[in-house]
Formats: sequence, structure tokens, C-alpha cells
Amino acid sequence: MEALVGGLEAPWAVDFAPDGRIFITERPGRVRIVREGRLETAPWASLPVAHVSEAGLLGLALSPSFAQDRFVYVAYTYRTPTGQLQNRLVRLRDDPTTGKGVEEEVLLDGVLGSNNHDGGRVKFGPDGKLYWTMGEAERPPLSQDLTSLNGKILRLNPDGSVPDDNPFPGSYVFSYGHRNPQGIAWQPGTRRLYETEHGPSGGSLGCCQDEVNFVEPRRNYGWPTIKGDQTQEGMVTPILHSGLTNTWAPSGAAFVTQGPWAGSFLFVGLRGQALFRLTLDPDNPRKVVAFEPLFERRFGRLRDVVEGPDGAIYILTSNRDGRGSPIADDDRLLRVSVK
Ligand SMILES: [Ca+2]
Repeated sequence: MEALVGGLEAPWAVDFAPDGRIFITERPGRVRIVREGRLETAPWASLPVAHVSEAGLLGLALSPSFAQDRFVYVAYTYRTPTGQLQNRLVRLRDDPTTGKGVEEEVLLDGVLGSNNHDGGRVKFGPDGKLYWTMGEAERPPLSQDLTSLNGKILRLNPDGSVPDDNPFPGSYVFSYGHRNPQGIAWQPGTRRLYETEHGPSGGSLGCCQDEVNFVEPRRNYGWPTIKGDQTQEGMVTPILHSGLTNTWAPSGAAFVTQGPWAGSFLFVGLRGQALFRLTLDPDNPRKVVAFEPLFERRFGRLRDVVEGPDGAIYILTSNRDGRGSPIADDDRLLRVSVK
């Protein structure tokens, strides 16, 4: 593991452009660029976010045809003129002349926000659709309310419209009953969707039980009715959870496509301060064959993990998010070359 760049502030998501640039969101509202191993001082774009508690600028995904359309999709929490926190998903364009982000176009707006539980992961699926994970904005009943977009995984066309083949006609909802999902990744070959989700943090709804789910369309993942190993007709239990006393606080997730870890599902933990590697049974999408934490407490809180175009694993720390113990160089983009 090497630190590629330092000096980031609470970075949240990272993606790679075909021209070699690395795009990184910082929660206070900046999209930063790493070019040839160096973090550029001036942001690529600045967005009018509400940077409070866990909210702010969150997910980012480059268009699968970025080389042609130069589109970049980001999600953020902002405050309306009347003081309400809301989440929106927008599309920016990389100006080829200035190399900056321009023309913010709002694709989906007005999703209830909160200081915490705004989900925020944005990724393109292998089906070319745009997925956006949305938390329940600290209102657990919304996860079970199909008229609300909170506590859901949302699926959009890249222009912001509802896909014709979504499971609930006319709705962005892909799956529901989620609490605060922050990681999604598709298994290479099978195209199965896996998700990480923060479990409850105490009080009347219990503790811990952070989840890894195998997500299928139209299914109900149980929050807040069931947690951990609890079952109920019509609700899906996680394939793995962190137990009643242990917390991962899982965020970004990725599948590895090459090298010794090929096929592994990776996710990172904030409180868990580790990279977690999970091996799945190729014949049973719900069966975990092996599970191990790596680099435990070596780099602090970890927010995102992706496989880079060079086959290395890239990880963002999150020690300057208000809950960590930052060192001088934080936050950092780390690079792991698996041998
Ligand atoms: Ca669940």
C-alpha cells in the first residue's frame, strides 16, 4: 500500500477518466483532480452543498462514454431557501478547453435529506443505467414507503428519466427497505448486484449489524422491521452482517476483476477502519466462502474503494470527516498493488 496523494479533505468518491485523470469528490463541495500523480490545487468544480454532519458532496461517477460525452454525475445534499435539507443528482460536463466542470444539469431533485443517512453512492451498472443509493434521512418508516425515494436503491436513465423496465412502473425505486446504503458493485460475469449498508447505531432500534446484501429488483431488505438474522415473510436478510456488538460502518464497495484477488468483493469501513475482502460461492450468490479484514487500523477511516484501470486497488481515507484522528498528510488516496 502506498499513499498516492495527500491533502484531501473528507473525500467521498473516486473515479477514473480514460485520459488518466482521477476525479475525487470532497464532502465540503469540491471535485478535485489528480493528474500524473499530483493533486491539482484548483478544484474541477465547486458545488453549493450543505456540509453538515455526514452530508455534503457525496458520490461521483464518470459516464461510461466519457471520452465522447465528457459527462460527470455527482450527488449532494444542499439546503433549500426555506432551510430544508434535500438531496439531488446532477450532471456536469468536462469542458475540453478549460478542463473544468461546467453546465450543472439537475437530473433528480428534492429527495429528502438529513444531517445523516443520505446514502450517496452513484455508479453506472453493467446495464448502462445510473444507480444512486439513498438513505432514509433518519426517518426509518420511509424505507418501507414505496411513495418515498428514501431508504432505497434508485435506478435512472442517464438523462434522469425513469427506465421503462424498472420494477415499479414509473418509479425510480429498484429495491427498498434500506437504511443507509453507501456501497454498490456488480459481480463480473454474473452482473449480480451487491450492496453495503450501515446498520443501527444503538437506541430502540438496536446496534450494529452492518450489512452486505445481494440485491435483486423489487425486493425488500427489511429496514426497520428486521435487522441482522431476523426474518420476515417478504423481506430479504443480508448475506453477511457485522453482529450485535461489532461495527464496520461500511461505505464504498468494488469487485476485483484481475490479479490474485480476482472475483473478490471488497468494501471499506469507517469505524471498522479496514478493507474487507469477501469471497463468494460462484454457485450460490448468498453464500460467503471467506471473509477477512485487511490493513486494520493502519490508515484510519476508509470511505471508498475502486479497482483502477491499471488493476491496482485505490482507497480513500476519511480521517478529516469530523470523526477521525487525522495525521498531517490526511486525507489520502491510497494505492494497493496486489501481488
Ligand atoms: Ca436489511
